Amino acid sequence: MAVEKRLLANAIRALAMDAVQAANSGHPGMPMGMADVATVLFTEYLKYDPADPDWHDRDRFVLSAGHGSMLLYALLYLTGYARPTIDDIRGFRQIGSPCAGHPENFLLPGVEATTGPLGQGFAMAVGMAIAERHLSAVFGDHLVDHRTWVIAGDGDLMEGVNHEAAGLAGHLGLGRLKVFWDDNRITIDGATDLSTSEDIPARYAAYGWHVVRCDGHDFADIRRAIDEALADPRPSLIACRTIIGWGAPNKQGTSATHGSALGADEVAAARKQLLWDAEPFDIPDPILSAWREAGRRSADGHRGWRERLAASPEQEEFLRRMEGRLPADTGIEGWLDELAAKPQKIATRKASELALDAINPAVPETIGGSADLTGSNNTKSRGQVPFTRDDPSGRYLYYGIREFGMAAAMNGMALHGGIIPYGGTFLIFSDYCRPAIRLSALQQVRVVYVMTHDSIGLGEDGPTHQPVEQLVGLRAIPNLAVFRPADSIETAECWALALARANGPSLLALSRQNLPQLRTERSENLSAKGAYRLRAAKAPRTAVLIATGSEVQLAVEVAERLEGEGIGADVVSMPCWSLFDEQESAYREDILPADAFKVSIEAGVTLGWERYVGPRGLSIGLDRFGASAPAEDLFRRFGFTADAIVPLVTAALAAQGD
Ligand SMILES: Cc1ncc(C[n+]2csc(CCOP(=O)(O)OP(=O)(O)O)c2C)c(N)n1
Ligand SMILES: [Mg+2]
Repeated sequence: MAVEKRLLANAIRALAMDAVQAANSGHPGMPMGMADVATVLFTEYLKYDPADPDWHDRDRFVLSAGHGSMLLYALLYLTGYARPTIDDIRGFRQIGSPCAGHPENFLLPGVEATTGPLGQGFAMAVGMAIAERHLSAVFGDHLVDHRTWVIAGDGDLMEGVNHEAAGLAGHLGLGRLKVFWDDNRITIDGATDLSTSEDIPARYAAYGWHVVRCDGHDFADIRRAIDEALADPRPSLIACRTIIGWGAPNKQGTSATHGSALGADEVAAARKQLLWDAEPFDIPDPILSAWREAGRRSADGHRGWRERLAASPEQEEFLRRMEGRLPADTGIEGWLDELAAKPQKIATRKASELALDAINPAVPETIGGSADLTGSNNTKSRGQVPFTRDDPSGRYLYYGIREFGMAAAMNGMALHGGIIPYGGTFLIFSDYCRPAIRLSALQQVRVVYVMTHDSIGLGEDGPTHQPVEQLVGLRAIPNLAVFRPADSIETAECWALALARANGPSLLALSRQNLPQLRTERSENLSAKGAYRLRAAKAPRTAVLIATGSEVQLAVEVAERLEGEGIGADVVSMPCWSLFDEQESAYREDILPADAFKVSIEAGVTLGWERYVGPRGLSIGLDRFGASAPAEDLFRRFGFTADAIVPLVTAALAAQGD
């Protein structure tokens, strides 16, 4: 006997109420309000197989309104994923349960993205839809043919990033992207008319989206809207008029249901209203069976897909890319040979472009791009063709001036799998990407940020464009590898490390100005240790100069001058703090000996360098905003010259001898 849809949806409502009540924390309103829409999606439309959550051709479902996490946990449990179990759900928001407050991609298969920071789930979904179209163009519909579905709340559609993401999706014609808007007219502070009066459907229509409305509690109407969306070649916004907390008789329709437990009395009243008399966390058999059956809907489709994959001559390459395994030769070793034979005095941004000229033909899963600074970021390699709505096989994205949207889209591509995205902007505008960079790190995805113009060395554009506090701010993000290479060799090495970092993002901070190639010997990847001795003291070692990026050449000059005064000085190039911190203590002690006088030189704020120079060391940096002038004048003005630094070092050494 077919179980009524409303009963299926009420199972979601019951689990959401019970879990939030047990935790005495969480958000019941959104899952209760969107339960009907989600039930139609998961029982009739979504392509997925709970027996294999990672099936590469599954539809992607992103709960952008991540506070409604219980909606997703309930769906995964009901449709038959191995996790969460009912005990996991009982442990909602507690230590040991994968049912975290907000969905975490690394805790539960079936959670496609970490969501909660509003707007970003939506923007990541745009990246997933880009990835799908690209891989479909490369491998064909028989291997890649799926959709990306999103549930977004009022909050997602208020956040600025949805403007960037929706504009990009409309421009690229990502018709496989279908977004449900939980149009409940409620946010935390109360009714949405407290803070907004914009015409969202008109705005989306202006982006080039298809927009359709429905009653989010009328199953036939929900189906009608979805069918209309599926028939339209544009990305769709499906505005679902809903009542937040639907089923809680005294609180529904109010922000009281948004973010706290309903309370025992209201839960009891809701059970009565919903005619739900099962015990907490108990789903009556016929209802659970009907859900489990719905979870098997795509099993045949999955089997057929496996057969097509097995028969495909491209099976191996497809799986290599989807499983994130790099090709044996990434092109970098050959490029390093060339650099050793023919040293280059070029900006590290240019060195990155030349590295990409070697990498991109050898590593077909890269998709590059820039937020409208292609010529400055040097992100487009030789022969790289744009990704367009007409030709999604292209591997270069013109993101437009949408830094945050770009970064979030790259997260989505990496989460989708089969793609290694990299994208550029000025390092100063890493601030515009920062919430997405943080999510790259938290979600453990391989995204490479190419951030150029990395100091006052950019010159005349002045302090608005000159990063000073960005490097240390980025280094503070756990699981983000921040690289600041000193020359063309280190740039290629850092690219190799970034590509190999399968479980985390990397950021390359690159110079606008030319830098000499400091290494000419072919060697192992020295940047892999995070810091290494570039030049050993000739006189007995007294000082160790630690520098990054464009200041390494300066450190070499300072060392030579010190040697001239009989002071032995090592030069340590430190392209990546976090990799150095991971080395064994014997290595770290050898590079930064306790008994040496340590000096850091970096054209940014000195904050943080005390961990390497120690309390008695010296940090040369820029603890103020820069200024507008030619780069060389700025370096001189702010004391980044051997003339300025040598006396500081000798004075400090003399003071220590006192
Ligand atoms: C970037 C960001 N800002 C603020 C919050 C805190 N927050 C969580 S939910 C929410 C309100 C969202 O309203 P809506 O999307 O309409 O959700 P509903 O109340 O309808 O469930 C806010 C402000 C957040 N999670 N992310
Ligand atoms: Mg709302």
